[in-house]
Amino acid sequence: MDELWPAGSVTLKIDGRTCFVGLTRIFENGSFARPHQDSLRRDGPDLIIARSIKDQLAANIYLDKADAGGVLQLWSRRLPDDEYEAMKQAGGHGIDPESLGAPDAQIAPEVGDLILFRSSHLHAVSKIEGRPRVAASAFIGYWGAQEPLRFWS
Ligand SMILES: O=C(O)CCC(=O)C(=O)O
Repeated sequence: MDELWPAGSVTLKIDGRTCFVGLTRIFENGSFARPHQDSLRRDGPDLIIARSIKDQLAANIYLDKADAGGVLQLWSRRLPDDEYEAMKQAGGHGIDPESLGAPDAQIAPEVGDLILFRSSHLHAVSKIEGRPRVAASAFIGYWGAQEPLRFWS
């Protein structure tokens, strides 16, 4: 990314401190992720840098796969923040999949895959069956064509 993007790429700094990149996420048997949208602006409402972010991608490298399930489901829709907050389950992360139509794309990741997707838009992970599904994950923030991409987890 640093070589390909004209303004390069850096690790996100918050209050002068460098963020961690490369969170490893393990989905155990029976777990799943409801449809959700990731937003630095929502997660860090007091962060000055979050106010000017224009979009957010996820970069996941899949290290192990479940026996079945664990499909990454992507919708091309992004709900406005107020609508998303209203639909979000109380105290939880994500919204009821029944309230959305079918996903626009579904990807069953293979071990070694790198998948980049627009995590500001609705996405979910279907229920894992059997062995845990493991991925190293990061977000990539887009602040505009003249700005470096910024990475964090
Ligand atoms: O593990 C995945 O495929 C996607 C996980 C997820 O919801 C995310 O990266 O925001």
